[in-house]
Order: sequence, then C-alpha cells, then structure tokens
Amino acid sequence: MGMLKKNWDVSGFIWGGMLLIGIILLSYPSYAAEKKSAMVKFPSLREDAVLTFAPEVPPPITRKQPAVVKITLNSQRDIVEIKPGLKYEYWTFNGHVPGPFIRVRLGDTIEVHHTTSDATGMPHNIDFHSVTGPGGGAPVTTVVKGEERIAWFKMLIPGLYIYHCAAPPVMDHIANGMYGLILVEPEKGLPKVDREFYVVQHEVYAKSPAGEVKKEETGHDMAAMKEEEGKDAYWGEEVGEAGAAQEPVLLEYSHQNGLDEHPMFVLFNEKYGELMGEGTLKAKRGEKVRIYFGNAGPNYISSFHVIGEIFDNVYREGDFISPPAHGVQTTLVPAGGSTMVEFGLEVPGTFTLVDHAIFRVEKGSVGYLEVEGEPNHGVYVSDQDASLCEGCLVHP
Ligand SMILES: [Cu+2]
Repeated sequence: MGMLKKNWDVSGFIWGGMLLIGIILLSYPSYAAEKKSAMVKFPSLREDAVLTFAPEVPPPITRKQPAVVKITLNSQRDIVEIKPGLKYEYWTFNGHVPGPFIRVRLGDTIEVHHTTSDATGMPHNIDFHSVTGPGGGAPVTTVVKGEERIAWFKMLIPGLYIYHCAAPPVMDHIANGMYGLILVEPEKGLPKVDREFYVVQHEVYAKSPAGEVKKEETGHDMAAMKEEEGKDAYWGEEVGEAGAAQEPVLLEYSHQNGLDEHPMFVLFNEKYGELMGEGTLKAKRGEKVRIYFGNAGPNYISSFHVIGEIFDNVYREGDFISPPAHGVQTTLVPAGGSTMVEFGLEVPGTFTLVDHAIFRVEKGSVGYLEVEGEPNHGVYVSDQDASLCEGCLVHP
C-alpha cells in the first residue's frame, strides 16, 4: 500500500508537470501576439511629412508630442541637363537630387511608403541613418516596379542624418543620386534662426563623351575661358555653345571612375552651378542662417567652408547631443554624414560655399549666399569696393 501511494505521488507529479507545460504552450501564442501588439503601439497622432527639395527646408515642428509621420518616397530615373550641353540620367527619390528633406521629431515613428517607377525592374530601397535596426530599414523597404512596401521606424536619437538607397551594388545607387537628409529634431526643437538651407555635396562619375576627353573631365576649362572675353564666368560656355548647336550629350555612368575616385563633377545639389545665378541663396544683413549640409559621397570627405564667414555653431557630424563647436572656419563632413552650421550675417556681400579641397571647385562644389544690406564699416572697411575677380569662382 505504501509503495502504491508512492507510485501514485510520482505519476501525479509527472501529470501535473505535463499539464503545466501544456498550459504554457497553449498560452504562448497569445503572449507573443500581446508582445507584438505592444511593439506596434504607435502614437495616436498622425500626420503627413512636409517634404521639400533643395535648397528649401520644411518648417520647424511645433507639436509637443510624438506622432506617426507618413513619408512617401518613389524611386525613379530622371534625365537632367547637369551642365549646359551635358545630360545625365540620375536615379532619384521623388525626382530630385538630393531627395526630399524630411523633418521629424525625436520619438516620432516614421511610416515609410516606398514605391518605384524604375521601368528597368531594378530594385531600390532606403537605408535611413536615423533608423535603429538591420540595414537602417533597407531590407524591409526593397521594391521593384509595381510593388509598395510600408515600414515603421521609431526615431531614437536626434540628429541630422543621410538616407540613401542601399540596393546592390550600393555604390552605384548612391553615385547615381539616391540620397537625401532626414532631420530628427530634439524634443525642445532647434534654436530659432531666420533662414535655413538644404545643401548636399556629391560626386558624379561619368565617362567623358567621345572627343571631349580632357576638357570635359575637368568640367571647367579656365584657360579656354580666359582666351575669349565675354565667356560666362562659370558655365564654361564652350560646352554650352556646343550644346546649343546640337542635342545635349547624354553622359554615361562609369563604375570604374567611381572605383578610381575620379569624378567628373563634385556638386552642391543637382546641377553644376545650381547655387549661382537664379539659384543663389539669399539672406539679409543681421540675420542668422543655418545650413543643413549633407555629404552623400560616395567617396570624398568634404572640407566644408563658407568664404568670408566663421561658423558660430557647428553641430559636428550632425550630432545634436554634444554641445556644438564654436568659431569654426572649415569643418569635415564624412561621406555618408552631415553637419549643421549656424552663423550670423554681420556684413553684406557675396559669401561662397565651397569644399575647401579647392580644386573641386572647378568640378562644381561651389555656391553663393548673397547678403543684402547696408555696409558695416565697423567690421569690413576699405577705400575701395570689393571688386569682382574676373574668371574667379570663389570671389564673385
Ligand atoms: Cu536604388
């Protein structure tokens, strides 16, 4: 009897254990679903992102709580006249290089809707440097024509970030124009400024058109320009005139020139000379301006400088957590990185944005900020006016 009772106790223990395991196994799916639903508990507030193209920047965010922000990006191909007489087929987000400026707030969840109209069937995606998780979102946003992917990412760290296509071969997708900036504002916002600008430096790797090897490779034939008076100061009219007489030449992308780090152009925004003439950035004396500056690379580090200005604040590498640096002349911007600079405009005149690796100016990394206003003889005075420097790109 004693033995029987003991056996009964043991089997009861086994049956009880199996029952407990069964209950755990049966309840696991509901536990997992509950966990998943907790993961996808988004802010109730929803809004569509205001997307702008360079050099425009969306307005500051005024709301005080996080939201789900819908961002619609379409990967596509667009042929632009990259310089008079020369066309180039960019691969773009939403039809522009750089792609749209996206402005969100710390704690927001971005809801990314990605489509492509690239008729070649080539896949594209988006790697947001502001996203925490595999590929910055690239593996879950990959589409070919006819598809749409939707994904949600929470913004955990404030800063100014590059986003870019990371479909293989990633260097070809970046070299051909698939990038932009996403700003994740701190909860309390950024200091107030009077004007904001969006500029992205990038290289273009194209094969030289037949018969135009040396001249086209430099992109800017200074010697030829000086030979004939009346030539445009930066457009390189010899190219433009050739283009006017015949159809602009469609440049062909060169992966090899990318490997060799030998770009035809190093540009600020989409085209050669874009921030000159009608595209010149404008401001007024006494204002404070901010430049959101990205460097898409894909190869070069930028030595970003504004001639005639000293940066009051540099948020190095787009870092908003560390205090900004002050009194900086030139700041390094890595490929796949950014910087945010702020400076006051004490003196009117033309100020020149450059990559101070200065030979690159002839390849296009130059643009103007024109400041209107009365002279400030307490700061800048001479017995003569600041005169034009003929044929010079940096001192117009
Ligand atoms: Cu792509």
